[in-house]
Amino acid sequence: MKVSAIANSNIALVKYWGKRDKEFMLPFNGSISMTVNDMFTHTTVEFDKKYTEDILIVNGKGLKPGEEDYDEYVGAFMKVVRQLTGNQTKIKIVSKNNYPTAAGLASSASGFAALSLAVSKAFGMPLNEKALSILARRGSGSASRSISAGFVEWHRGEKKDGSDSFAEQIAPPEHWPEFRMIAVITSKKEKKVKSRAGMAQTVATCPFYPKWVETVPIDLDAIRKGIKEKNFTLVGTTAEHNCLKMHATMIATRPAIIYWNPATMEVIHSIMDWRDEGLESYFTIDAGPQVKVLCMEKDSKELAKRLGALKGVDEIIVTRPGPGARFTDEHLF
Ligand code: 2P0
Repeated sequence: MKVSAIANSNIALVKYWGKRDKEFMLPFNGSISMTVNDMFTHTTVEFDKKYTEDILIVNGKGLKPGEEDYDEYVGAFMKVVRQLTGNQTKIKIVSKNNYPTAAGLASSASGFAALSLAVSKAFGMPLNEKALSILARRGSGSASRSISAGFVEWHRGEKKDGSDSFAEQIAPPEHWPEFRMIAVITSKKEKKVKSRAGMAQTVATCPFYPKWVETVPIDLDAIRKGIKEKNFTLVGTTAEHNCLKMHATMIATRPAIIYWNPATMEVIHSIMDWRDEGLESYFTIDAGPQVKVLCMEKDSKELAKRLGALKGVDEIIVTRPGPGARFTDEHLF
């Protein structure tokens, strides 16, 4: 039986950076994100005895068991699924993103959210949103947030087994339809330091890391309040501060992790200058050189025009709060 699912990417307003448990993928801090409307992964899976080993094709590129990129991500996830279900049947997975992969646009988030939904049905394990979020988390931490629509919080949790570390919706997309996020693509190259390795390195070597963990709850409270009250200034200022604080820990990691390129800096300074002139927007940046600009709908056209004209900017994607993971009848093979 083939099952297909689509899940959208999400961009964090309060970031996740660092695991307290690598096996269960448990974070040191909670995070809040927006599931975005226009960037998604479409995945088709088929379990069948005709397959003698797992097959994975992502954006047309095959990855096999034994290869690091397979074993560390989808391979590890399938091990978890097989432990949970006891089903050892091999699987074929074909997956396609409609946006650049692995350049700081949360492709693992949408990828593992889509895969979790598809696999749960194919294996006959109907899961509610919370259980799906927990399953997706085992694939990639940020994927736990792509199961739900709109504005979403991933709880850090306290338990060792991760049963209280899941994401849930704070507000649906209709709550704040004027909210916009402009993804400013400054490079389509795959990043040199993957998030997983980078965050482990930060936890191990950054002298500020404990301060990050200590102060994130303040940002979570502010963003939660800002979303509920639709206070754009509160959400924007807090998200920008939280992003810079995370990048400060990355920069102070040994060896240093600097994801920004000259165009990233150009966008940061431009946003700050335009804000001083009265055009209100804020930036957030993940584990890559892309910038995500937060603004209200009324300013999005003007900002997109200005951002598109900056040196080094490749592409602009204007997006808004979007839907959670869902099934589709359209199969990719
Ligand atoms: C986030 N990032 O909250 C943060 C901000 C990157 C910077 O979640 O090891 O791909 O698979 O759990 O989820 C990227 O990390 O890492 C990420 P794993 P993941 O969106």
